[in-house]
Amino acid sequence: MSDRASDAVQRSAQGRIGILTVNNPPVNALAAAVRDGIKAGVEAFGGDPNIDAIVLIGGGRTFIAGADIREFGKPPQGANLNDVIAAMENCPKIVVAALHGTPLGGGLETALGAHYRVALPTTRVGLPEVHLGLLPGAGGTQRLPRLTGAKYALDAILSGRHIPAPEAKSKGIVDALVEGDLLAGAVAHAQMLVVQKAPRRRVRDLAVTLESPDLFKDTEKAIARRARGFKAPWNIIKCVQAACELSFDEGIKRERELFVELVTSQESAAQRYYFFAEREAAKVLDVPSDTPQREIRSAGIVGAGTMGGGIAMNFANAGIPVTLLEVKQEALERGLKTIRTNYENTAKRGGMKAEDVDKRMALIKPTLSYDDLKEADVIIEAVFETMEVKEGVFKKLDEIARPGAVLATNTSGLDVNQIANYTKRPGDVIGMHFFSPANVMKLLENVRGKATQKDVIATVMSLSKKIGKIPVLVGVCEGFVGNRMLRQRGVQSAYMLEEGALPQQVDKVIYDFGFPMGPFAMSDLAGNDVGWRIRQGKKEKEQRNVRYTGYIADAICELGRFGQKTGAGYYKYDLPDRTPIPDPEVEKIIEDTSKKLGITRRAISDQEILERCLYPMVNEGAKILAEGMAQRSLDIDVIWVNGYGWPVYRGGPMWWADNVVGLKTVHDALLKYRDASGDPFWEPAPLLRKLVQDGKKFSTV
Ligand code: T1G
Repeated sequence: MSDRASDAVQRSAQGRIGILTVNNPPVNALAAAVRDGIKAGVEAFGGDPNIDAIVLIGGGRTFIAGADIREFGKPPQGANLNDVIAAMENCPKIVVAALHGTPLGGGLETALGAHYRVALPTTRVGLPEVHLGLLPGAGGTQRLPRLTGAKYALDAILSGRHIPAPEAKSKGIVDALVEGDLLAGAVAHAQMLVVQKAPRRRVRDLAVTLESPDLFKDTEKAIARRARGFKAPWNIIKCVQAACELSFDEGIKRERELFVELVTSQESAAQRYYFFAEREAAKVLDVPSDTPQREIRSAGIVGAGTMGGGIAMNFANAGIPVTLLEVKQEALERGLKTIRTNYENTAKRGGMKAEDVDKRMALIKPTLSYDDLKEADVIIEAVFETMEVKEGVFKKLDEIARPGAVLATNTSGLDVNQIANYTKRPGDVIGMHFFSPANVMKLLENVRGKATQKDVIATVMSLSKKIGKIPVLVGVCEGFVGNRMLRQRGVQSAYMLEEGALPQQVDKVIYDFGFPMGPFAMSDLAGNDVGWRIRQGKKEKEQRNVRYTGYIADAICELGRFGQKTGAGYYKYDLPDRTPIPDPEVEKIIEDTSKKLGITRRAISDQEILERCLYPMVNEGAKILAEGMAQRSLDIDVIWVNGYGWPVYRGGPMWWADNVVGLKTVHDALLKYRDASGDPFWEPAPLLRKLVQDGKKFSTV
């Protein structure tokens, strides 16, 4: 056995119990050395006359948390995992898996190869491969149904959820819960099995209970909407069906075929990229991970509106007491009522215990006085989106907040540097751009100002995770990263309506690409009057050198068509049903506008729509990257997948351009549209031009 294998899996013994300890930090991923080490260890102890049984346990913070995701797509090395598991299952000695932390994916599959499993009560097991565009490819789809029944197994594998140990025990996945010292408990359990002459119980020999013959058909129907565009869920259903219809070995063979289909797919490559991108985005290149952080034991929120209320809920959900400030009593009561209603609805849906509603509300202290924010460790402003209002709030916070408090603004695009300079402590000011609904949306765009100190950045990036968010750090520019790129799509969507497309055509292309909805249905949801008021305020129409984007949008708003809230916008709605219905009245408005603008309408292909919506976003992403407004291209991808509905199985706009479309194709198409329209809007970003010249990708920047 190679040294690497012996380092990765240490052998020891307690009495006549052989112990194999996996040691591959940080999460004992099943790298080749680990697989080789387990196989060699099981075979060695299996043939050792001094050993009666074997315990497999993980060193460090968790049992094996899965295959090493970094190995996928690379030439296979070392023992195949199915062979490792077969070696365990066929070992002449009883094998007990001792589970702590998060035995996931190949880790749980390995444990299912053992004859018995014991776990700490805090352990969470699962088969989350679906989140990587994969399926459990080492027997999980064949062994789990044999322990739990087909229905439970199918749900567990399709959801990829982490199952708490007590539930796993109730479902037969785990045989016993061990309190305190896991190794001691596992060794005692193994010794007990030896004394009882317990059988070497192979999961593969168990029969699968199929609760209903319609399970697979019903499941396909049930997941159709949320699994749209994904490949893995459908292959998972086929695997569990195989477990019910074929022998174990035939089922394993079928699982392998369906796994290989996925592991070689672009979708899984995108989702595996995204797994690491999300973790990398939490790291700030010039702020070392050991940068001391400011302690956050309490929070304050200024403004109890939709955003302020949602933000307060995040802190209460994380057990952090939060003071919620409003200027008027009725606004405060309205805000509190909305928060309680949100919690009660979550409890009704089973998303939390009913008794926790009051516990969370108890952590939210309402106030009308800034003085009650004096002790807060972080204060987040979520008031009306004008600089005048922000100025007033930050000047007040500068007066009352304790020294060292982190002062944050939830602005979605105003100049954070200017806001910071309203205080005498700009180093303590940072942007925390939550997305609506703030208690639901995972993305948190943290905005570093020129003066923002590194310990404030470190504090806010880790606080973001504590309150259940996915943090990405960006720079100060108009619309930050997400909205700035979204605007490019909005510009071309508006122009294409004038030139020949219809809202339903553009939206269908974007929906079919994988977004939850297209730009016009989204505008109807958000309210068309929001943009209308801004355009009127900005007098955009008068700007000489920029082609105006609001002719059609203004025309429908002047008719009071603000969207879902008025029952009509770019579509009409049979409220309360919010399904968008194409409206001939809108088509007439559009055709009349084209006529007024002297534009002869033409047929616009779906491909042109896709290119004109997405390529300008990629081009803007290149500018953002070159300006340093995003640290890496992966940050932009994490923002779009988590904040703007970019389908994760397409990686994100920058990964998609790098790996699916190709930067040269994007670049050349931009030039094509520039030459056709004469519009400098299409000028390729210098960074994009350079990368194409050098044959490089955004991911290298
Ligand atoms: N492979 C490689 N690296 C991994 C890894 C893995 N499976 N899991 C985590 N890491 C790295 C991660 O990138 C980070 O690195 C560090 O470990 C800590 O992770 C055949 C096909 C276990 C719940 O999907 O869900 O088995 O950033 O920051 O928040 O059927 O990591 O420090 O350099 O996330 O405490 C199935 C994936 C694989 C589980 C811990 N397994 N991991 O969460 O820490 S496919 C999974 C997680 C498979 C078989 C198939 C979480 C965690 P760095 P972290 P955490």
